[in-house]
Amino acid sequence: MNDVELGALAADIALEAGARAKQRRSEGVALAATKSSLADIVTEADREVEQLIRDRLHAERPDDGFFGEESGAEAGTSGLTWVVDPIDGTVNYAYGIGAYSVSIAVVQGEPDPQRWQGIAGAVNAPVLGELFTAVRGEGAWLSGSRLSVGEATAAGALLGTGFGYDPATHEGDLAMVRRVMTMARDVRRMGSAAIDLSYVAAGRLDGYFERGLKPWDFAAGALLVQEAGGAVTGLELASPRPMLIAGGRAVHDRLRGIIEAAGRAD
Ligand code: LIP
Repeated sequence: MNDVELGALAADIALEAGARAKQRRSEGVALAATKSSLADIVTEADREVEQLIRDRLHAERPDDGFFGEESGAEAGTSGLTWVVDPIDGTVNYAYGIGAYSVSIAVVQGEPDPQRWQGIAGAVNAPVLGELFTAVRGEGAWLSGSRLSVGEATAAGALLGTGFGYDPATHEGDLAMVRRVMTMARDVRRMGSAAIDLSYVAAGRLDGYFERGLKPWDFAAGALLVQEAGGAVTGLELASPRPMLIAGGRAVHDRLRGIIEAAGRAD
């Protein structure tokens, strides 16, 4: 398969997985477990949808690696790894809020965000009826329309962000929001990093910043932003909760300046 074909496979599986997630939500949500904290939940649908994705990929791409939120990592022999969040925005999903997505990316090289090369990705928001796709060197797309990152207006940047599941992290995260507000017109907290990054790629957000994301939260969305002409950077990589920032170049660089200055001041 070439990159475009890999992208088509990611999109096709994301559509099937999103339909399954939406169907299961309509039948009611069954909590399967909590993970890092009481707020960090996994539903039976998370597990079922990831298994659906895993089965499809094993059938189509048996030699590729897999790196999923719920079932962990399995090395492949092809040099490609599929990085999967079956339901990104799990808490939204559990509460019946439509802002959740299936995020599927295929990367080349080590399954390490600092070392892999994104090849293709798909973010499907089934309730919103939107499938965002990107292929390396081929741009980022939404329903046949090419995406391009936005830029801040004189009113300031519309920024997305999020907060960790651990209540002990909230004070620090809120302090960073206060610092970043100096460049913002407003902030949105969608609850799905994959949707946040898709919106940056689509110009619906001017930028995004969040600490503590997992590789599966942003693997597809980061490629969308890059292919839409934006920049994505991980900061404080040695910390237990690295910061991810994304946006058009000017917004990205202003975010980076504020966040790095905060790090020096703390
Ligand atoms: C979520 C992210 C979101 C973040 C949440 C959570 P999950 O991923 O997409 O941006 O703020 O805390 O990490 O857990 O729903 O897959």
